[in-house]
Amino acid sequence: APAAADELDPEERLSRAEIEALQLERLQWTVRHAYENVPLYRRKFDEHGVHPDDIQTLADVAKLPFTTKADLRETYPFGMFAVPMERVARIHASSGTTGRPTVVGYTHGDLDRWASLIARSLRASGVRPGMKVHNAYGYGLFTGGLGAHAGIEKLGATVIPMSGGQTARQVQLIRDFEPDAIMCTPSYLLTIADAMEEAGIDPRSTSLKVAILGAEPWTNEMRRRIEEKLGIDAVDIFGLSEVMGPGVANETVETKDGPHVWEDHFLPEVIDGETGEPLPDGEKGELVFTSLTKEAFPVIRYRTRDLTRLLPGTARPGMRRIEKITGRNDDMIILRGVNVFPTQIEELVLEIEHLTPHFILELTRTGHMDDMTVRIERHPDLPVDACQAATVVLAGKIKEFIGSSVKVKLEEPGALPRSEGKYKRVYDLREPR
Ligand code: ADP
Ligand code: K
Repeated sequence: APAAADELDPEERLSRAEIEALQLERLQWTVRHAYENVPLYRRKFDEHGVHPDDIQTLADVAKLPFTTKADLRETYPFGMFAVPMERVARIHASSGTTGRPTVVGYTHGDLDRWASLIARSLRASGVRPGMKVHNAYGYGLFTGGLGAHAGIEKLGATVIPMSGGQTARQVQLIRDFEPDAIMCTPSYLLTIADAMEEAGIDPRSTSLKVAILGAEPWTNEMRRRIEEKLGIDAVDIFGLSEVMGPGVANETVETKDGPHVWEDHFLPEVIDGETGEPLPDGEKGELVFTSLTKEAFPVIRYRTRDLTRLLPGTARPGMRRIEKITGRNDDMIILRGVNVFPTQIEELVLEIEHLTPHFILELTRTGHMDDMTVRIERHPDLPVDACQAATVVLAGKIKEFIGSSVKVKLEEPGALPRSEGKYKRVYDLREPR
């Protein structure tokens, strides 16, 4: 159900002009705070010839240098913290597939604001005080589990701190505890739904009414599939640890038209990834965030590598939306000169009844020729030869809509790894050149 006006935070009701005025004030505070307390920011600002006094309008943010993951690695572990360690109440770290993990910190005030933004995100998703929320994001250093946990409590809902994994147990507790909502990755919700079917439970028959899904890219086609399979609303939550964690942006259940960025706390930009030039709203490029209220770990123009565009707000007219994020620079596969995102393949797969969303992409090389194989599980209940025929249809669609010739290999139900969190879709088996 849409949140009634009196349930919203006062900031959610601000007009665009009021939000921008608030952002400027908070931007000026953040830039000064970063400059005065983080040597790396001071050095980069000085090298760039920019000073906190130069930030007179919101557009002046473009005068500031970008921050990248490399900056975070260089200052590992705590060099980007802007408060003394005694004021840091919690540390999180992202896995980091290569090299050192990315470490972030929060003051008590930061944790409180984060919980409030998750509570706001849950309300936008249709969750209300008194409901039960099954939290299947992983607990630990990953921001998903504990971040969501605090927000569920802050809203006044009941948290079921299940964490990730132990899928059979997830199914049992969903049946027995009757939660209204679930939080996890979209791929893990599919794993849970399959496990329900294996346990003889119709996924549409559970108490769940809404799923708040994020931490990995997923398409609107996947949303439709999940909503149909579980008989629920599926709402998109976006965030990243460097900027805060989940809850930087969230969809509203009544519009499901891409996450609204909580712009009272984050200033988004979209830039041309190659030139670094800011792009006008509506144009697609790399998403960049500047935090506006963070004490322990302010970020200035942090390059997310996520690709999207900024759109005007709808359900919250003072805040802009991001178009549903379907990929990140790093996810892009270049196959014989053609750029391919795994979500483009997901979209095509989900149009074909005889195939399932359980697929992985394998990259191999023979001689100088790169190949991609889509290994995909067949529909468990439809005739095998018709499923086999569907692989030819999929290869044809990939050729037609993406422009790549790929192999499609049919797998038996359950043959491929199942998601337990962020799903690993791409396996690069090529020898390094
Ligand atoms: P890591 O970088 O180790 O995966 P994070 O948990 O901080 O750590 O991951 C944040 C990233 O996850 C984002 O930059 C984005 O690529 C992806 N992500 C998070 N939420 C969403 C979402 N709702 N849609 C698409 N991608 C998302
Ligand atoms: K990620």
